[in-house]
Amino acid sequence: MKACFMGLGYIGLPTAIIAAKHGIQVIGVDINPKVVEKTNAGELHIIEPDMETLLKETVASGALHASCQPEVSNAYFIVVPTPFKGNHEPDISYVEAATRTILPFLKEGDLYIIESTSPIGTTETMSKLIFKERPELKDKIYIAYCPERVLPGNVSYELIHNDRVIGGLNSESTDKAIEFYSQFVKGTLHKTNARTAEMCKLTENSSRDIQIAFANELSLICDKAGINVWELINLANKHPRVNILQPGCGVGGHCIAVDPYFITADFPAESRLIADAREINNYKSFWCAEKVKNAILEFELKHHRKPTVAMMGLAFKPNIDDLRESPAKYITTKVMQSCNNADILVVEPNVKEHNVFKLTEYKEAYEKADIVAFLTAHEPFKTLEYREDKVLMDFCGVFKR
Ligand code: SAJ
Repeated sequence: MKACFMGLGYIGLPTAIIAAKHGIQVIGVDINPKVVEKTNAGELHIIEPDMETLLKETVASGALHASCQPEVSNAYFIVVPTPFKGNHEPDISYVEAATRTILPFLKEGDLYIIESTSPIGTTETMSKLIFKERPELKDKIYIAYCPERVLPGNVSYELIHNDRVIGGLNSESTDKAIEFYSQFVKGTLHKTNARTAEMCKLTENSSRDIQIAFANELSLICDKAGINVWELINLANKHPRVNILQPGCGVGGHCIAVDPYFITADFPAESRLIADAREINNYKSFWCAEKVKNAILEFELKHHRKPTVAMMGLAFKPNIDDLRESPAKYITTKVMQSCNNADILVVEPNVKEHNVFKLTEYKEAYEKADIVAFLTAHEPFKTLEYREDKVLMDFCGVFKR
């Protein structure tokens, strides 16, 4: 069995490695020659614990090889980004481009699977494209949509142990896809059709976005009501059937903050709650920036000098180094733009240096600052002692006070 993975990113590369580890001959394809070169050198270009060892083993054994071009295989996986355009319209051009690239290689009996998060109907659209260019393959190849749900930072475990939803364009395709994934997935493989599988991925992340929006809305209300939102949520969650998530400085990453737009773009009249949750989570970041800017002004009025401000955290979520689409980065930038040269110390313990922000070590920044804005709840921040002599702004539950 030979599998061709189109896209060696946060999902494609780990999946290619795990498949290669389980006896499948894998050709990993990426348009970025540097990614190909690093992968063939056994160097991981993404941050994922214990994946580098597996990469080295599978490259050394020849089970995994990377290239800019596909090779004839039995199964083809589309694992490329699906961002959205300026107007929040989904962009499946990478999925289409990857599909066109493998078109000439497809032959009777092959399996074609999309893993990329996609708007409903994408798998059908791609099948029409394939059969338009290769009419002789109609009903002769297996086509399915199989989303992933791994949590960055825990991919090597979750890729094997998470249940997966397998949505074929027909039941034979579903069965063929299940046969493939059964080689390395220990979680249950749940059968459905392609449209349901596409919507399932969007549903999972939209549900989380709404849950986070509820927590963020509570934080706005509690700030005005003089209630400690962390205490409130902790108490409400004592109810056996209540599970309110944690407020933050906004929702980052290119999953939860993106996927709901795949639904609202196609179903604008029906998806009001989903759209409102996006608005609330985006507004929370703006609200946090305004709070910090007001704190700076209040400090200047009270102390007749400009404060030193520590912005604690740039990553989009705790204990990772990924700053892409990070609300913390957005807030830090907004504060720096308007602080008229208050001294802003930027802290991100998971990153050595940054090409835009000069970084300060977190203890030093905490010591020096008059105002401390906690944006990302990194574990080291929780070791800091609570200081009554500083203006502490806890947007992400470091002190929960
Ligand atoms: N966040 C909060 N409060 C919370 C939880 C999260 O403010 O209580 C924020 C985080 O700080 C972050 C954002 O939301 O900015 C997203 O965080 P996340 O924990 O959802 O992490 P992701 O986006 O890396 O992973 C999600 C996961 N989806 C679900 O949990 C339903 C993961 O399983 C998916 O595979 C991934 O999206 C994806 O790739 O779609």
